[in-house]
Amino acid sequence: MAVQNPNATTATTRHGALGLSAEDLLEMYSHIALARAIDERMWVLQRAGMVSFVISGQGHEGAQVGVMWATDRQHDWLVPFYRSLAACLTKGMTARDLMLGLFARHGDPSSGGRQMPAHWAHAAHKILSTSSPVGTQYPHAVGIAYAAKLRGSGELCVVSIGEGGTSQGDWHEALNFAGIHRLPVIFIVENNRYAISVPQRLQMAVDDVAVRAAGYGFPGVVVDGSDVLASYEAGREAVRRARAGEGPTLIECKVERLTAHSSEDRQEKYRPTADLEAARSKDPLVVFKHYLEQVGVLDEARYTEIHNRIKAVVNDATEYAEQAPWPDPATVGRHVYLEG
Ligand SMILES: Cc1ncc(C[n+]2csc(CCOP(=O)(O)OP(=O)(O)O)c2C)c(N)n1
Ligand SMILES: [Mg+2]
Repeated sequence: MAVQNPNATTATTRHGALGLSAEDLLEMYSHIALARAIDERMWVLQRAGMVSFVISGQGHEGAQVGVMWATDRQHDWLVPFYRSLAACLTKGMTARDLMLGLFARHGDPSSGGRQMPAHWAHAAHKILSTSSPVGTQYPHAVGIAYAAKLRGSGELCVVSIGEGGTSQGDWHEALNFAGIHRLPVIFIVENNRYAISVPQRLQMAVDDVAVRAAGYGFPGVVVDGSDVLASYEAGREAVRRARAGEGPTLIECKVERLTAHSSEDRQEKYRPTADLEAARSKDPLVVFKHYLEQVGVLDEARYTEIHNRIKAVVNDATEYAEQAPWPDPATVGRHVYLEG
């Protein structure tokens, strides 16, 4: 691929210093933009009464793509949470996979249409199914990391949660165990400052969740999660530590929740307008686009090409899932009751 600006690949740029090429940047951007486009389509479908429920990853995508880019996406594990749409795409799930889940169709790789939307999972891509109670994914991830260490497989596990979920006992137990056994796990906290309507100051008495890592014997870092490259850099160091046997890292990504908590919520009721406007100014899609333009990696022609392709992918996935067969009602009790 031709790079318009010769400086774009030199170490004088931020991405050059991180060893990222123009191709890497465009692929990362495409993942963020695709995640956003799928997410926006999901809201339209929900408002049109075609699907039951949406919980959004909008505003979290830069942190997710940045950190995941530092991992081995074939070899490593991901234990997502409900906002991890962009992380799941980066790990290998497709727009069709995600739409099949939203429409609750038989072919949904997450659960065969049995779970509520946003319980992402994909066995072949090593994405573990999340349970609905927040926090439970953390001990699951630690179990995966423990197994990887015992087997000497060289795999690591990335797990995500929101800042509100860190009030759960499971979260602390997971960090403690992983610290003791120096497990290859990367703990991500996507801190968007709200747990539904509860602001961070009513959830914890510290400004940064990351400081808690010290209590469990490993580093905790704070990163601007609207900055894809900063997220990648933090992810890269956490991956290095995990592979070197140095144990876990807690990465707190300060992100913005650009939508209401879910399609059942109205954030205008508890979130000041100024806060919402400030959040929009940190939209990772826009921030990253500006960076790519500045370093000459993205021009108008390439932008149009990427977004036209994404539009076609989202349209295809929507139509594909809408027409896909429903699960067989005779199997409704499968995985719930013993089948005779
Ligand atoms: C144990 C448990 N308590 C409550 C809920 C309901 N619930 C779902 S999401 C959520 C808010 C979580 O906030 P946070 O961890 O900050 O993540 P965010 O949604 O902001 O990304 C709550 C209270 C739940 N799913 N599980
Ligand atoms: Mg939150």
